[in-house]
Amino acid sequence: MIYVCSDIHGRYDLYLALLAQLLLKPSDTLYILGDVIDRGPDGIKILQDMMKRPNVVPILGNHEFTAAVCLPWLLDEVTEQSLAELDATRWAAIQEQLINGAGPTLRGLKALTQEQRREIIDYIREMELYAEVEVGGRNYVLVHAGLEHFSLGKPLEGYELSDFLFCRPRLGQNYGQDWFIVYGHTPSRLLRQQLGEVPSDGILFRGNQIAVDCGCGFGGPLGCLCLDTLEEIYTTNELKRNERASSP
Ligand SMILES: [Mn+2]
Repeated sequence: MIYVCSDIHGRYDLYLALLAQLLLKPSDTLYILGDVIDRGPDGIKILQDMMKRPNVVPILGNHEFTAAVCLPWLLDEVTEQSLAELDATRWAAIQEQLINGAGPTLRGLKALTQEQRREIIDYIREMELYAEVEVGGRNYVLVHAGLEHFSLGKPLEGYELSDFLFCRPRLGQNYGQDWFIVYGHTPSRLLRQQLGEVPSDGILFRGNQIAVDCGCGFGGPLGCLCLDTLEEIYTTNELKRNERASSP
């Protein structure tokens, strides 16, 4: 079986609960479509667990991308010279990362040895931007945020990194008929609100788009889709809705 989930955002508890529900066999694969870290407390623990599991396959999210860019500077010993070498662009990136909930991730890294930190950064740098899978006669493209600047027939290698990582979905976009795009990044509740539908956290299916981020970083459940059976699996989330942050 092939499973997909996304945007775990530091919720190690929900990640473990999902693994307990799935009972992955060696022949199964769980794709995690990015944003494992930040916001919640234990993103680093999740990455360290994922690294040990050959059948858990990460796709790069914007939070991992930003971390891979910022962390090497932050983890170098801070000296007068290293501070002087940080230019305005790097400062801005570090500030943005902190605003986006990187505090717990930085604290998690601080508790590790330098070698463990390097392993995590190397693991992030090896993450792919997308995966293509064929399951049950259906073709799926798995990405973090969607596919910006889409044009029919353009090969996936032709897209920019930012096209996969930062865009907001266009639910009316026609991607052609012979494949499905599966993404996270934007919680399905927000998408339903934009559509004027009753807000709820379940996985959203629209045409050939499937939005699997159920907002577990904001009080929703962690959702997971089995691509073979289209079964939806959810973990509960005890975080109260009024503890939600305001943006994804
Ligand atoms: Mn994201």
